Amino acid sequence: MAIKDSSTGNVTQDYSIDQLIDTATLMRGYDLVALCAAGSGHAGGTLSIMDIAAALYLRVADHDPKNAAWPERDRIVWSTGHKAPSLYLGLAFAGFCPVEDLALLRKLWSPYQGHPHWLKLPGIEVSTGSLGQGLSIAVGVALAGKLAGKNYRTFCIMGDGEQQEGQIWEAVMEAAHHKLDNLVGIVDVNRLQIDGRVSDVMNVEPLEEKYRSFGWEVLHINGHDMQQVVAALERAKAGFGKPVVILADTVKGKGVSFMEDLAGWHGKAPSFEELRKALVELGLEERIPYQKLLDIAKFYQAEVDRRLDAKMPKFNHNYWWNCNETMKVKMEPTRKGFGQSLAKNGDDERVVCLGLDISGSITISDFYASKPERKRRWISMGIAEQSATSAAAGLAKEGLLPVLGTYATFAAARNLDQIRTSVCYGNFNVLIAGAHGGVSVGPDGATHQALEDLFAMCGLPNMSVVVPCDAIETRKATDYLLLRHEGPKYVRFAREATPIVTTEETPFEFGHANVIRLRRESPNFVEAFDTVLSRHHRNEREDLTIIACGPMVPEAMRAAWILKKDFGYETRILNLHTLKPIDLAAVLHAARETGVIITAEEHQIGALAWRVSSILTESPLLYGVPVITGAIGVQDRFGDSGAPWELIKEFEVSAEHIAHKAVELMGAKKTTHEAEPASFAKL
Ligand SMILES: Cc1ncc(C[n+]2csc(CCOP(=O)(O)OP(=O)(O)O)c2C)c(N)n1
Repeated sequence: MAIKDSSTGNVTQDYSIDQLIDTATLMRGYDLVALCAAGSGHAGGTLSIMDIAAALYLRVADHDPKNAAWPERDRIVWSTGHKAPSLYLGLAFAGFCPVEDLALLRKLWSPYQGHPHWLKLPGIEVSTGSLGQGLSIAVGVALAGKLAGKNYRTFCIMGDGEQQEGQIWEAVMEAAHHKLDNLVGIVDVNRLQIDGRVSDVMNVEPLEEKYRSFGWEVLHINGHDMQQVVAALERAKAGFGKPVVILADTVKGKGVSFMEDLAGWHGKAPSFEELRKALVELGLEERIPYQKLLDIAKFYQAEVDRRLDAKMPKFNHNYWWNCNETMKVKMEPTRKGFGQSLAKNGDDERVVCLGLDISGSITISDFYASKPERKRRWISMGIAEQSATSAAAGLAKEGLLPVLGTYATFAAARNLDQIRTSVCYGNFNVLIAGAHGGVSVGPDGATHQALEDLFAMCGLPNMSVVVPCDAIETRKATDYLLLRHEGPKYVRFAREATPIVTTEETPFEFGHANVIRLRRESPNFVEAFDTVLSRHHRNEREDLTIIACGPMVPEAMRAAWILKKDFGYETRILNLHTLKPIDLAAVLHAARETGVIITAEEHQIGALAWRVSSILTESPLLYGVPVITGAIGVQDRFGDSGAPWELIKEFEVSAEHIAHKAVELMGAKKTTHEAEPASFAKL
């Protein structure tokens, strides 16, 4: 069994155990070069799974690099999508793609996305990244094999932290029930996850007894002993008359002394110096042309920069953030404000925070960081978003103030039915934080970029939704939602550092938009604007209105600057931080008084745009009043890997795109006022 020519069935490459050991080491080296070139990624888990990846792709699985879709091939599903580089290296060394291409890892438009996408690279079986789903997909693939009378095997690679997802156990049950003897699960038991030791975060042991009691065969091996790895994979492939799982004891960061068994290396890439040190340790400094690979990455990046620049709307000056002597701005991620608020308000004994294994980066752990006595009210739930959401409802029912948060895709989509029924239907006082909203999440790619969460959250009865514009406003919003607002509540923030455009004095009232007006150019961007509560704003007969939420507010402000300087237009900006309940009056006034409305959201177009449109079409106050509208946002497509600000350009959600749309609409406003409406025949 091995890499084959599918037309003849002949083996084209075969690897001995020694060759596999050597190639696995080489793959570790290329992995680290790719991560270094990308500047992000997951060192720990890619290194722990590498021996298994080498054995599977180079010796055990039947497949043909020249015919990736060969119907008889064995299927390999990577449920732990964050280990994508190991998958890519397995494919590269098997001959599916050039190994040098790994230098393009996590770059914009690259087939080597942060998490695997099967539509981008032949050889990838399925797209993953949201943990816990792969085994169910593998069950489907194995069932399809049975139905078609095919003999292929389906392998599914999982993590031990991932075993905390309930969906894994649904799939485990299904596989046994349907006697899927063509299914092989592999668990990379490296005993670490993001927040620390698996046994501390949420114990999953005894895994062996669990799988056995569900009706699976279990093989327990040392995942770094190539002899054992190959023997177990081949034995599992031969079949036991039931599904089989290989529990592979491994070491996170295996092969690099300063990465081994450290949770801190979970989602981290080596610096250039660390890379060189690691390559020396692996004995690869002379064998891997790392400088050439880094140059390939640089060259590709320069081309990305050039193409992105060419497609940006152009104006008389460069108005990009901090590119001028004036209008300087400080950048900070909005998520910081969330942690600051929890740190400040956490003494209230009713506050309990639920950890979902992504606590540091979303700042929810600031709740106890400098107050260890609060640890009693820190409830680690593991990677189990659905159960945690319903548990939060239970805590709220008993009078507590639960807070839970994770990436917005997992905080507001994976657990949507639990939010709907357990939390919203019961009208419980649960604060849900959707972190890492929008494309600006960056190189992790589409699976980690929440672009639909606000549709669902705004659509739920009883739910309140706030999308603050900067770190300061996030803190104020969290202060309010946590202690003063009753009922289900969702606060959404972003990962990347974005401009601070408010001050301590800037008003924040839940449910009431702010009006922002550009008054002058100033050394500091924030001082160039005046901000008042919308009800205090007097009509200034502005030319147009931009309605924005979240980090699109700073972009709207920058657009106002472009529009004033290049075109002389006066812009009213509505910071609609509260999406639900929406500030009807502010929207209606803006429509009546300016006649042009542009919405700007870092989300699929609609969470903001359609809510505003429905106000405009439904209100009798606007009957007969011409209002021209346009929408800026993601245009019905999934995200991509890339640097955060590249993605802002690629997905056309920058100030330049807002200003460009504004100019177009202002042209329409002038013609509508001067001429008859365009005939439908022209449409
Ligand atoms: C549904 C879901 N929740 C959270 C995450 C974020 N996340 C990525 S990796 C990871 C930890 C995985 O731990 P483990 O399965 O043990 O993998 P390993 O330690 O081997 O990398 C988490 C929580 C995710 N990708 N999907």
